[in-house]
Amino acid sequence: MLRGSPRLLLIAAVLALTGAACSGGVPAGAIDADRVACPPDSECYDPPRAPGDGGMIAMAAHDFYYDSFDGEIAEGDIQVTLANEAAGAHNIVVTGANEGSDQVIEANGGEEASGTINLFAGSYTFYCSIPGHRAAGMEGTLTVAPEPTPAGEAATPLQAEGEG
Ligand SMILES: [Cu+2]
Repeated sequence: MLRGSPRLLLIAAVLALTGAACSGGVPAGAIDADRVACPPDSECYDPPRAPGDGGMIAMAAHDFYYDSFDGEIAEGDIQVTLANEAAGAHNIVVTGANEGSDQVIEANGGEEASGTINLFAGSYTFYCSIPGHRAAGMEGTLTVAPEPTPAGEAATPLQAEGEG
């Protein structure tokens, strides 16, 4: 029975990350810049819960878009590696990461940088905070799947327990 399969959840998360719809000016493989965020003060924000095993995200920055991810993403401590393939500096700001402190990973032109961000299941906006870059298209949504649960156990509900 595949219902509630952790693998499916992970695949869904990766598809959500890489499934860039058409959007003018953004090359194929880049992340759709038009998706809407779920910042901590929005209705769709999923409040913090205990972290899981997390995963790893590898992505590349260009002028002015991000390439697709490569890796599994479940909630928890997620290692993010940013390969900057442009000449100038780019970064990733993940809003709401690390319980709201907004993790920033920045790489100079032609360099690579990595960092660990703590994310709970839900959707997060990421963008490049260098002036003008976000408006030029360096923005996207990161969807994090719930931590996979052992076979036979019910998945943790996404709904908040109590109010924030
Ligand atoms: Cu940038």
